[in-house]
Amino acid sequence: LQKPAHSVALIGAPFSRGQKRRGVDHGPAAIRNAGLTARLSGLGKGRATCSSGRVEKWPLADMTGAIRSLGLLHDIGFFYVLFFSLALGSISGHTRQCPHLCVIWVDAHADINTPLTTQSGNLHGQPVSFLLRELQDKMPLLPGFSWLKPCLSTSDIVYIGLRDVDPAEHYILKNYDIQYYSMRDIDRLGIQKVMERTFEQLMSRRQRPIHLSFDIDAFDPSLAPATGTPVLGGLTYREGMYITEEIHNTGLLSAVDLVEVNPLLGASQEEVNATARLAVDVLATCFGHTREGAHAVFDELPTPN
Ligand code: 6HN
Ligand code: MN
Ligand code: MN
Repeated sequence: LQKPAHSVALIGAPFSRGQKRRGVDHGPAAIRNAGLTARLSGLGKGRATCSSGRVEKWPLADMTGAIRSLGLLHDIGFFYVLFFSLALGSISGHTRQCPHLCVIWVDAHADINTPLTTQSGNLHGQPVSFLLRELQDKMPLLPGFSWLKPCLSTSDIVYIGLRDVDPAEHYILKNYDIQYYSMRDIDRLGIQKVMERTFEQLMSRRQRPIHLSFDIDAFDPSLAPATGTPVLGGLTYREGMYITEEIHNTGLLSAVDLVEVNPLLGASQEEVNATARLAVDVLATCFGHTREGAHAVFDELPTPN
């Protein structure tokens, strides 16, 4: 396993065509404006480099450019991506660099509909089905998607935070033996046990790089209102921070998608700001911010003369 360098590359991928509502392509800018680079630089991670692909301009499925840039960025160490439904592109690109990676998918939704089971027709409800090898005989051939090769096995992914799962998605989770911790499981076990079991499941045979896909709607809508498909009964702030603290503590985090922040959907500017600040807190915690203050280097107390 490559030792991650102390740098973070930010890729804003303003893309909104995974679903029908406008505005989610403004998510990356909103998160940046909420002070992301300053927060990350303050963590002593060196330079946080920032680039923004105009993904919106590309044909829907042609994410090869994004994948290529992910490949390049991985050479310089840590990176993360601000994507939308296109954890498709980021996970696909990431597995080219790290074939043995595992995925932690934090979301109210399982995003595992196939093009044949989706009720909404929205691609953001389907990315996982494109990635899983075991599902390929259930996938129709779609024009424009030939670049996408299934790159994950069902045992490589664990879900956390589920509470709005379509019947076909539930069928897939159960019949393909995919590990998940719903909000009910978090109620029952507590977030500490959930994280322990998540790492046991993913790392029992060997340690491997983690791809975290974090959908802001995993949080309760009272905390993250500016998002397209809010669902009551989500993660508390403390549960969310605990998840990302524990992932950081593994030392194995390799890439993060932070998706579904939609500045056009807040009822007020304050709601938009709160959602974007929450996203920044998630990302800062992924890269070493701690609630106990240990992220900052402090050498000596001042003494009175
Ligand atoms: N997201 N299961 C629904 C669908 O359209 O397939 C909702 C997907 C929501 C996607 O926001 O995570
Ligand atoms: Mn979601
Ligand atoms: Mn999602």
